[in-house]
Amino acid sequence: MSITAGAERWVDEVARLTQPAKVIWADGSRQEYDGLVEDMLRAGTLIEMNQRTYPGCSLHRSHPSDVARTEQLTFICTRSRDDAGPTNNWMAPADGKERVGALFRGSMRGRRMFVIPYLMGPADSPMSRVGIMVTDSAYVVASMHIMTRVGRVALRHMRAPEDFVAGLHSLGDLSPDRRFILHFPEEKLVWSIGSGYGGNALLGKKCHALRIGSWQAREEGWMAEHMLILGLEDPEGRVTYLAAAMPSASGKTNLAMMVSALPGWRVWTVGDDIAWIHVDAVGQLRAINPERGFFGVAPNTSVKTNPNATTMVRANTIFTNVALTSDGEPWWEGMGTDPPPGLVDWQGKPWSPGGAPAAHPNSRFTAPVTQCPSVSPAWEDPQGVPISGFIFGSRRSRVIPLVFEAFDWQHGVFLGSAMSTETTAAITGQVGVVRRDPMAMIPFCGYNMADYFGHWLNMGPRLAKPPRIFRVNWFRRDEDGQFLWPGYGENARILAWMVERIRGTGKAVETPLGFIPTPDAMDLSGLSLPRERLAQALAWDRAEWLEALGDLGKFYEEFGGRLPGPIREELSGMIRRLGG
Ligand code: GTP
Ligand code: SPV
Ligand code: MN
Repeated sequence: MSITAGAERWVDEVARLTQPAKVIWADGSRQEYDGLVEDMLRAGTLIEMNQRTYPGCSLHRSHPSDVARTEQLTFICTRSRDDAGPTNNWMAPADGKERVGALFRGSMRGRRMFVIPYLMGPADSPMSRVGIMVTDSAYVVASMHIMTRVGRVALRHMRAPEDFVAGLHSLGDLSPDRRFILHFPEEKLVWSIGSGYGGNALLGKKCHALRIGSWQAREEGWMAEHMLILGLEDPEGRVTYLAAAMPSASGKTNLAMMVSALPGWRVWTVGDDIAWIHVDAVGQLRAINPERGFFGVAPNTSVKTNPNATTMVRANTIFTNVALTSDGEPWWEGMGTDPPPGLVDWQGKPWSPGGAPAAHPNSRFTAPVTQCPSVSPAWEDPQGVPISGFIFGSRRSRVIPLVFEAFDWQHGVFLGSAMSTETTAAITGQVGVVRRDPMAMIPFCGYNMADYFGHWLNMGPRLAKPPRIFRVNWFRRDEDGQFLWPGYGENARILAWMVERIRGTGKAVETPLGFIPTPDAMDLSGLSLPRERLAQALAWDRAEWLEALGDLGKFYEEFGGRLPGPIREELSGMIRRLGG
């Protein structure tokens, strides 16, 4: 039997259901990409940008009701409801198939159906995995070209005819009333209909690499995380690799390609959103970036905040929902230039000052990793890069200090599980509401999160030297609503302290929270930050923390007896240390 027999059988089945006019297998070639772009320019689903200043770039405007992930329409369909857990929406597999199958019936009539074999991870890496995705959206195919490795490289990686994650996607009628993103982890299957937006539609990303991936990772003893991966080079040329989990639109892309404000230090980019992490033969964690492109937030990307990104998106980039200047160039809020006259907003309407943002707050760029000036020489290493530290970061105006370090692995896992964050425009719904987001995985964990905490705990003893675990919060504000810490390139000062801690030299004080840097521990040379402002950023308050831990306890209760004992013990240990 041929290696693609399983995929062909599934594709036939899907074609019978969706009734496309034509079936096209994508090969991942440049020619194919150019053809797709031409088709879309002709159809008006893509707008050509200024080819002199932005060669190879184009703009896509999505349906105004389809601009972010829709978590309320995202489901985990496991046989047992408990296996999805209290933090996921759940549907019985048979119900999901029936309800959403009805929407797929004939949904591709008169449209082309593209079959995309894609590889998540570097070619020839034992950690890489294959997906076969079907879609009726040319924008999705073009985006998959940038974000994943498409074509023979994927088919070549298959070990058996069933060795792939299957993803069925159709735009349907783009109505939020008929939009569903269903995951069947027990069948390695994803069904998505009614959305053309990034995380809902590029099925290799959140659906495969995180929701199905996390399920497989637990079964097989590895980790699939919502993490950037970076190498931090010190003035002596030694590189330390760190992986950081932060919720959507909360700083991963920025940190992953940051230009250090600390002289002599340098960041190398391996990945900006997802990490697949395995234990190697000597007990070292090694991480790969399963993607080959960045799907990054445009607003606030400027020469000042993220110079590497501004360089990276000057060619071969698909912009989605940014504003367009009369010169055919992209524009967004926080780009560092004034809105030029003649600007049209993300919906194609003339924009005038004082109204709604010109670019959608979740407007994005899709660009190849290789165009990033800080791309790491090791970014496609089939063995992955060795991880020495994990960072958990979230967006909190109050309570959470700028940085502190866990006492040990178990305490660090607890700190990750305790994360909460203010919501952003990356998801449909209210912005700025504090919600629980353990390990930045609340929207992406494909199984019961209590079991996920257990899986994290179980990784520790398998490691020769478990990575140090740090908690950060770049987003703490003063009474006037101003950020206490300047962030962006200045974050290098905090990363440098982490590397010193990993090496056993960085200075810290022990507190009930963990180790907090002493006032002189971080190199602040060249930064004009009043001492008391840093102190405010690093401060913690007993009463605030006890209140927060009370909320955390309530969250843990949702998991009942499934919550691992050590997590419960860490919580009571922390309350005790705080005198509560
Ligand atoms: P996803 O792609 O949705 O997973 O987001 P992400 O985590 O990669 O977030 P990204 O780096 O794109 O940052 C999103 C927003 O966070 C930016 O537009 C900035 O406004 C803000 N941001 C990032 N880093 C910092 C920082 O160090 N300080 C402050 N104050 N804001 C930051
Ligand atoms: C996120 O929301 O975390 C993203 C964008 O990285 S999306 O691809 O839509 O998930
Ligand atoms: Mn993300």
